[in-house]
Amino acid sequence: MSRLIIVSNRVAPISEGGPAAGGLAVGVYDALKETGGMWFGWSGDVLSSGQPQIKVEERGPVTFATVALMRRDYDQYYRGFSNATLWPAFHYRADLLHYDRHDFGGYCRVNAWLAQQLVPLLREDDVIWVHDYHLIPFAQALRASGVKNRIGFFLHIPFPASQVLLAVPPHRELVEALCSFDLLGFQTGPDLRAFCDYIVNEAGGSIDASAQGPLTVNAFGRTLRASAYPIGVYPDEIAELAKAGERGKAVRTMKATLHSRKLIMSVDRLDYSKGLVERFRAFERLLEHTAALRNKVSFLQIAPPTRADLHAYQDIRLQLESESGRINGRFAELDWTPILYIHKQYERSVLAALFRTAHVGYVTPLRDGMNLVAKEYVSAQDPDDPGVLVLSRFAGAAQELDGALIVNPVDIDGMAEALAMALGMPLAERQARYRDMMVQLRENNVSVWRDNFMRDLQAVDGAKRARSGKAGAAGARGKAARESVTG
Ligand code: ADQ
Repeated sequence: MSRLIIVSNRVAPISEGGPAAGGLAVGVYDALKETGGMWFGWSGDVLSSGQPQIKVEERGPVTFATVALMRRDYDQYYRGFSNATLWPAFHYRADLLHYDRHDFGGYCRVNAWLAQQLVPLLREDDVIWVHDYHLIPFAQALRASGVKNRIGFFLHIPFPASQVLLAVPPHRELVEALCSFDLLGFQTGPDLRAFCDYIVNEAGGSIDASAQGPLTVNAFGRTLRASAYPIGVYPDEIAELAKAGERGKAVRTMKATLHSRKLIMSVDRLDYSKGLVERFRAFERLLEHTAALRNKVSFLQIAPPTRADLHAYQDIRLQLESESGRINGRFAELDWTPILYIHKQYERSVLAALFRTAHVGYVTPLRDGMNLVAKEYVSAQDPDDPGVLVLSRFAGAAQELDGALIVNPVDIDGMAEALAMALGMPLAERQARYRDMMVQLRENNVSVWRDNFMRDLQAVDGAKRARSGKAGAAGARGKAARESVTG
């Protein structure tokens, strides 16, 4: 069986049940443990001098291969083009987009350098699965080094509509680079459609939907496949964690703080794409319009800061601190603080247990590739007395979770109404909605996501690939170099 090589920007320090580094880390590590293989990427370290050395570490069936980045590379590739250009543009925030062509140069340079680090570790029949927007040019860079292995790419964030993508000056280079992969995976049908629209209307390519399985894309002189693979969670494992934590310290403390008030809960990285300001204001609107709910409901927002060295992230943090202070000042009483706003990471088990305590899961991003928190919240519920999910229509998860109350995250009144409806929903309706969503979550758990993607990547037309060069050219060169790296 082929080895699986996962390539992602960050190789997260994973500890079982420990704080989650992000949705990508959770989904991918769970998947990799099942097949065995290697996870390659940035260690998270930034060097001011010297030369980054690759570090290879075996942990059970998984080998971790990590490299540090030089300060300039971090600034241009990570802070710059990935997070100040691509992230806002792909989340439809062209207003926050910052572009510097030197950053794009750095982005391409780091992708090429990372690819060179990986080549010596590759074997002939490895299947390579690259993740997310930091690494769009990675396959192109591997191909330039003669690598002929199957290479797939999964985009965890939305793929924007063409008119938005056109705001990124090197949009054509990016899409051409994407076409060096053999299989492209998107979170949802709308993301896939946006990509196809660009291929046909901007790149002069074509899409063929006649074959079974993924679409066939012809563009930039290459043929590749593309499909939607919505990422999932392990709902039953989360349910067990949540149940086990029911009598734990976190839940006891939370319940003591709540007395018998109802709880609305949100968990996000502190990011402007997550719609936190609008969410706070809709909670305020709820209290404003429904006096009977004052001192009867609390809102817990857990949001650990990320990318804190970027201005847009400093701004959103200040804005939220000011909003939560203002709203609390307006409604708080001696025995009640309406918004509990916490900047901490929590263990997965603690989060799951808190989700089970919450009457409403409040997940309202302005845009989100999928949003695993929505899926985790539903999974953690008590089947006999489940809470209600209020979910943005712009989260990828809304394509699947139609048992949620679906809201538009800029419609403050609409969200306040949905919160009121969720808080008052009768048990039978809550149970019916929960059961519907659990069927969906079990049918499309994270193993199904991985297996579907891997099946389609393995099935990429071997004959076509062989015509474009001898398969596995990285093999022989890789073996010699591997010995020098690991020896
Ligand atoms: P993220 O933008 O990070 O992921 P999300 O899907 O919600 O968003 O994943 C966050 C993960 O981190 C969840 O598993 C959550 O439980 C965990 N987490 C968040 N805050 C935490 C805290 N304070 N303590 C502990 N754990 C916390 C990107 C895309 C998403 C896509 C995922 C997966 O932006 O759209 O769903 O990748 O593909």
